[in-house]
Amino acid sequence: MTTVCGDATVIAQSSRRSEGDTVRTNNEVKTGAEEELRCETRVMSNQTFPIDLSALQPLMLDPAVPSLSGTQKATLKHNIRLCRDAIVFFTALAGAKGLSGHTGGAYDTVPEMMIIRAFIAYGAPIVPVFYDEAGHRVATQYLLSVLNGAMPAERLLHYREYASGLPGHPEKGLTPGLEFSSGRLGHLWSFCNGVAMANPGKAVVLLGSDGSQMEGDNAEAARLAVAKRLNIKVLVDDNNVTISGHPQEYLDEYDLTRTLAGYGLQTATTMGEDLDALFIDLCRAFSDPLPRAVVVKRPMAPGIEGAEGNPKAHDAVEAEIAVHYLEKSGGYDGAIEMLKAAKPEKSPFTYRGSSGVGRNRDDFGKLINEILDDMSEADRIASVRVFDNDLEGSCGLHHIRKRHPEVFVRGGIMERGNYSAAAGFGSSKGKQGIYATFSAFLEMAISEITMARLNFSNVLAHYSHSGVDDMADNTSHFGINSMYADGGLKPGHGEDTTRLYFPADRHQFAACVKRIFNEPGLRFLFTTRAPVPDILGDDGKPLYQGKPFEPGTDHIVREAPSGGGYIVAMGEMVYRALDAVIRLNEQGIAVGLINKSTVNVVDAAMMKTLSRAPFVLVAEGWNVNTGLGSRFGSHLLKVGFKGTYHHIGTHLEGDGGLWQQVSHQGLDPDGIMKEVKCLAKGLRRGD
Ligand SMILES: Cc1ncc(C[n+]2csc(CCOP(=O)(O)OP(=O)(O)O)c2C)c(N)n1
Repeated sequence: MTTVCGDATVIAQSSRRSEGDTVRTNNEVKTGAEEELRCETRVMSNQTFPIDLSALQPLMLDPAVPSLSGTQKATLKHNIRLCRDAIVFFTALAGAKGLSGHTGGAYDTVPEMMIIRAFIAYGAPIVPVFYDEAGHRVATQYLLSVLNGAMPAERLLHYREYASGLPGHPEKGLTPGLEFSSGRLGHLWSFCNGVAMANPGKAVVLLGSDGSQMEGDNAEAARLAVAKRLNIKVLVDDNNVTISGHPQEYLDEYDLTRTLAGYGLQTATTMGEDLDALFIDLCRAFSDPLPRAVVVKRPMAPGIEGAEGNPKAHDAVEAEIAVHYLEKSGGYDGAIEMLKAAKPEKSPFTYRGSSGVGRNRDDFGKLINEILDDMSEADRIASVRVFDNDLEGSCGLHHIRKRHPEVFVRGGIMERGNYSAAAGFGSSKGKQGIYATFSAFLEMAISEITMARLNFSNVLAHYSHSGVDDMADNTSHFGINSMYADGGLKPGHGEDTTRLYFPADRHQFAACVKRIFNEPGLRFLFTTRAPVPDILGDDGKPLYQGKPFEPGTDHIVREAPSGGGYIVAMGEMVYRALDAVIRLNEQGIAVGLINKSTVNVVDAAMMKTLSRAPFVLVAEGWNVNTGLGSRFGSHLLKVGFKGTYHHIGTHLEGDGGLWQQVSHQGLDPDGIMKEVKCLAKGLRRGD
């Protein structure tokens, strides 16, 4: 299938590795079959998986017999050790390659997974899927795919790599043998309730976590499971670790046994590293068709020296720790060698028109601190509350916790409730709630946002990890539906003050934070996971350094040569579009660039300029179906625009990797140039 101007979006949307479909990779267009071959070749060309997983021993266990014989226990122990060693190895390998990943949680749940696998092998009526509400523990799923013969072990060497089919969270249809998608915490218990209804006579397994269980949906799911007597077994890894610390320290009185029992759920509490105790409790849970919970207590990553009990073990353990662990286990020279040789792969791209590095998501906390520093402590306490959702280090909030703990709320993993709490605090004049999480989870709180707006609340919400840039975490973590936040109406008195801001570099970001801090209403501020360089003017100097930020005003980064068209971009797309503009102009294609950092407000003066342009291209990291481009064409029509229009944005599900995600969407400078060339020829979508 050939790709023509603008049509790639539609063609590629249905491409999940089926022959003949078209996907884009690193500025190329490849057919699905070619792509498949590329992945396979890459796997084949690498060394073999250095841990012999065929050493796993067959094991069948009857849940009606709640004690382990000596041989059964020895086999179980052997299998658990083997799987844990493999998980430590390949997650640490991804970490060493700069791809991040998660070791501890997946490592933790191996004992219960191995016992239930043996129940299934025995023939116990259990749906043979290990649904996991904490999708970051996906290493378990990939390992299971290998153990079940669905894919070769060698593929594990490519965990989280681009186009490996093994992204950071499970995605159904992408990985052989994988039966469900997960990744947003707290979304799977309700789903599993439905699976239980669809599979009468069989138990459904849900691997739970103390982090996931904080999410409000789980309370609803528990009530339904109990009321309808669903055959669901919820096994919670209660390791007292989430990303930002220990829940039992930062959420006073958080107690899963009491919580789950409070819903009327039969709940056992057991010590996860005591195999006999764990086995008895799992036998009990699987011996009747009622809903059951088992709260499995253990320290995070038990037995991994340097990681046990440490929140750092939530992520991929460092290569050094993994090497030490494997050395102690013995017999893993090949794996150790690979870990020692692994190096991060760097993006090969360079961009013209920009330089330097801005880490806006981290700067957020530092900038807020500067504002808070200028207030008296009494004023701060009276007027500001900062709500974290267990992602403080990712969103820059840790700076505020350290400097101004008096206004900091460690809110746990409760994005909806914490947004409302921020809105409640900021519901009277002169007070405001500050809030931060990943952009993907903005989708969760749309209703809370609407109610906050109807209460005229003041909330400054920082949503990091916008778009797809550097997102090996993949599709469940794409922050692309952010325009959903702009769902307000004109109030009976006054104006809708909702504003979405996506500054292009650190200078514009700093000016923006300071300018909007005291603005009323709901303000949404976006940053990316990846850093952004400074946008340079024609004189080679940072364009936004020392410039004030004016909300609602678009800014011309490069004026189009006479008779030229325009690219409209925001956030991380501005420097990419600038590179494209510089190169296009050199090639004789007249085009300029507009930075639309207030995304949801129409700048009438700029629309006048655009109305006369022969073409306009919106380039964004957000969803083509819901983003800026999906409405910008209407704004253009209203001002009498007669040119050609197209918009490009995220339109494909992801496939792992870091910087490759942007190219995968056709949003790198080459992708932008290609679209501009089509528009400059007068072609547009459908031509
Ligand atoms: C809805 C949602 N909010 C936040 C996150 C980001 N996040 C990923 S893992 C994690 C902490 C999870 O803790 P837990 O589930 O206990 O896993 P463990 O640390 O034991 O691996 C957070 C906050 C997410 N994936 N989904």
